Amino acid sequence: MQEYRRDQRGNHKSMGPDNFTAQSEKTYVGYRNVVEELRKRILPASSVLIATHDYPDPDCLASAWGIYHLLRHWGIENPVITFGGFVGRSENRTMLRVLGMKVKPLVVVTPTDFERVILVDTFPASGNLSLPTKARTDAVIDHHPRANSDSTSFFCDVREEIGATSTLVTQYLRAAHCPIPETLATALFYGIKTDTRDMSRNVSHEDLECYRTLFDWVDHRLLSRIEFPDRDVEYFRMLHRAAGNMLLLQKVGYTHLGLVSTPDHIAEIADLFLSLETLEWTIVSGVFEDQIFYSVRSKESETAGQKAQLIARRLNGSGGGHSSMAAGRIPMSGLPENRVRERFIEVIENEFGVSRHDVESLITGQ
Ligand SMILES: [Mn+2]
Repeated sequence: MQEYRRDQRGNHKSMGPDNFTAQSEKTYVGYRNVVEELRKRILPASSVLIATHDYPDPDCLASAWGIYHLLRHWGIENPVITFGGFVGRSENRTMLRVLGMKVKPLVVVTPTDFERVILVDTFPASGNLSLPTKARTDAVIDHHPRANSDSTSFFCDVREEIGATSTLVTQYLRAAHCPIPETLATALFYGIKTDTRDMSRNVSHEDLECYRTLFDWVDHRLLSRIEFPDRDVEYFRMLHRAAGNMLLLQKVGYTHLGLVSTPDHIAEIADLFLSLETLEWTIVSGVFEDQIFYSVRSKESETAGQKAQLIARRLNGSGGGHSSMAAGRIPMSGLPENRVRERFIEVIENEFGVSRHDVESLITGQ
């Protein structure tokens, strides 16, 4: 169904593809064949599962929701969006609530019940995807670097040069002439905004173009509620712990959060403390469900993904990501907490060429 808004003169403004300017059309026209290929791979189907990575971020949630709209546009009645773990960050929980997005945790979904499975913002068998490996895969839409570029039997559109999967999905929707309601525009815009850190990292001209186009369709009041959410007490306790444990190893800031109520907090702290002026890198670790989750962020270097992989390799886990933001996880295997912290400091010394003999605490008097 086409949705409408009024412009400043009180006239209805269409949010459908008729709005696209000739110039913006150029960027999505190349997606027509891609979308057609996806349609052929998925249809006919009466049940489709859209799966994204564990502990989902705004980009994968928005992408999944965009694909949900596309499938509905193609006549599939009730696609299901699912993911492992849960939504932890206050912003992301608020996003689901105020935009009315319907999602189901993987624990209540039986993937084999679905005729088709589409993965967004993740790749089969990646470390951050809990979907059983025996589950079918019909399509993958992603922008994370792939471990290998072998050809696949499923529809596979992986574009590393694009800053957000939400950009790819926006292009799909436009190419398919699928109307984009205000709430979906808000989600996609927020997905692009967060994955590119407001157009400052991993950004391509397509991201910028979609960002501009979506901007006019966003419900800015709802967006503001998402970006400035209410927070629980746990958040402030965690902030206190993060600052208290923060070690400044010259240009690298490292903190171990201990047990966290959601792995999202680890990424959140890595983002937040990167603004400390003396730092080039932040690395944050924490323990969740007997695994060590960690995040790596960089200001200038483009090697965060490689560093996350190196850490994973050294500590027998899995990791990877983009040029300036990356993450991984390592099995705890009964390792005591202080050993976890010690191992991270050793790896940081080796991989970043810094020394613990030149370490400062963030909080004075410690
Ligand atoms: Mn993404």
